[in-house]
This record gives sequence, structure tokens and C-alpha cells, in this order.
Amino acid sequence: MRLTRHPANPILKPNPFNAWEALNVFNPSVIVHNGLFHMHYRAQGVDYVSHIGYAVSRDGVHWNRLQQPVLSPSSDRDARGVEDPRVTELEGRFYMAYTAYGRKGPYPETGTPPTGITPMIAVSDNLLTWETLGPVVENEDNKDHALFPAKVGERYVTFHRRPPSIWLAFSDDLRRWGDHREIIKPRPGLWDGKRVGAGGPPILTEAGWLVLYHGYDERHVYCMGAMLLDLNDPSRVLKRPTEPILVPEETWEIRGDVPNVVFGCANPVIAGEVYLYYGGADRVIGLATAPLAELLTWVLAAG
Ligand code: BMA
Repeated sequence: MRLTRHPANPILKPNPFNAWEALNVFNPSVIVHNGLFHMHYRAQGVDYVSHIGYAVSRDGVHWNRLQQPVLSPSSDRDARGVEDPRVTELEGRFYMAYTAYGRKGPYPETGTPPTGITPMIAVSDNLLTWETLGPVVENEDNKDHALFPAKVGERYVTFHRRPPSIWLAFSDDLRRWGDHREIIKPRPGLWDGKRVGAGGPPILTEAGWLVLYHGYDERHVYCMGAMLLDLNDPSRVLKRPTEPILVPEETWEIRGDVPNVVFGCANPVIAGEVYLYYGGADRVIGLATAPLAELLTWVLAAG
């Protein structure tokens, strides 16, 4: 099964009038709240430092964007950028998982070590002002985290990525995370043979948590695929089809800043339709959709 691309693609492009988003806009989060689509997207100017921008839409296709980013680097930990937002609405508040891309080398004068790649969580009540809560893990390079939209049992759950696999972690307070569990590894010889990472927050269905995730192979082609996790024990993988659901095919997915990339960070469900928002070749933003029931039937049919 393949998702259907929207005819208006790409739905968001770099804006040469704003330095911070002049070169690339990609890897967006989108949630629907009070009848509007709210997008948070990764943006880069020619310095390649990532900021997070915000745009709003009535139809999920045409967007009005703010002229200033809503989140920008503010410390050593994110000196080279704030990347790949994934927003989850949870218990009436908004939580953003984002990657802090840290200072590169030690400061020669102090010898302070480089700060690596840290999976961070921030919270907001209005989607515009964000307060950082803290990291999911520290002192390891880790990203591709996304919070589940509800507690499982008594605990909050997040995806994260210890290369090359997708992991889960659990928390009582969204600040301290533990009980780390690896859930899927790459499958050598397939489209996700080298590395895998979560997409957006998982979709709650009667059959389980439906997860869209990215993977790449030895040719470094990023595709999107799907899997189903047990509702009460999401560390149990119920289904994982061998075929991807989206593969780089359009010119703007094949050529851009990084070639051959479709990279989804959001999959809201609107009127029974899954909307996958994704970065195309790390330069523009695309939308592809599928009826949820059809996608689920296809995932359930996997061996
Ligand atoms: C990953 C992340 C993504 C990016 C992808 C392809 O490691 O950094 O933000 O879209 O690589 O370049």
C-alpha cells in the first residue's frame, strides 16, 4: 500500500524574505486543535542553524506563517539548532519533542566537551510560547522521540532512538524517563535495513497503536513505513509489513538539500483520513494521505 500525495505539494517552501527560513523548511509537526491545523516546522537559513517556525491553516494545505520562529537556539546544548519538532496534545497541554543539536567541539580555553544530540521536551498552553522541561536521556546521541497522546497504564510513554533502533521509555512525570526498551531494529536487505526512527505521535486504534516510522537502507534512501504496537504493552510489536508506505519519487523528494528523503514527523487523523506531513529532501514540506481503515487493514494483513 502507498499513501496518496496531495496535488498541491509541496505545501510549504523556504521563504527567502526571512533569513532563518530562507534555505530549507522541513520535518513538520501538525496537530488539529479547535478546528485549525497548527504546524511547527524545522527551518534553516544559509548558516544551517535550525529554528522552529509556526504556521496555521484552516484546511491543512494553505498556511499562514509567523514571521519569527517560536523556538530558537538558546544554549550550548542547542547551539547548532533546534530540530524536528513533534507535538503531542496530552491531558490538555501541548508537548513538543525536539532535537537539540549541540556545540561541536570543546572550547579550547576551558576544554568543556562537545554537547552532542539531545532529545528534549518542551511544554506550551498556546502553541507559541514554549518552556523546556528537559531531556529524555543525556550523554548519548539520541533523537526521533515523540510522546504518546495518552498514558499507558499509569505511565507516560515516548519513543526515542538509540541508533540504529527505535526504543520506548516510560515516565511518571514527563521529566525523568526510564525502563528503556528496544522495540524494532533495522531489517537488513529491506528498505529499513540500516536505521529506523519514529514518525509522529502514534495513532490510537482499537487494534493497537498505529505507528508511522522512517527508515533507510545502505543507499541512504529515507522511506516511511508502518507498524502496530499492543495497546496495553506498546513494547510488543504486533505487525510490521515488509513494504514501505511512502518512497521518494517526486523531484522535490529526490533533489533538495539531502537527496532521497521523505521524513514524517506528524500523522494526525482528520475525518477518518491519516494526514502524513513530511520533509521532502530536507528542503520543502509535503502531505500524503490514506484512509485510516484501509491503512489499518493493510497493516493487520502483514504476516
Ligand atoms: C536525520 C535527521 C532528519 C533529516 C534526515 C535526512 O538524521 O537529521 O532531520 O531529515 O536525517 O537528512
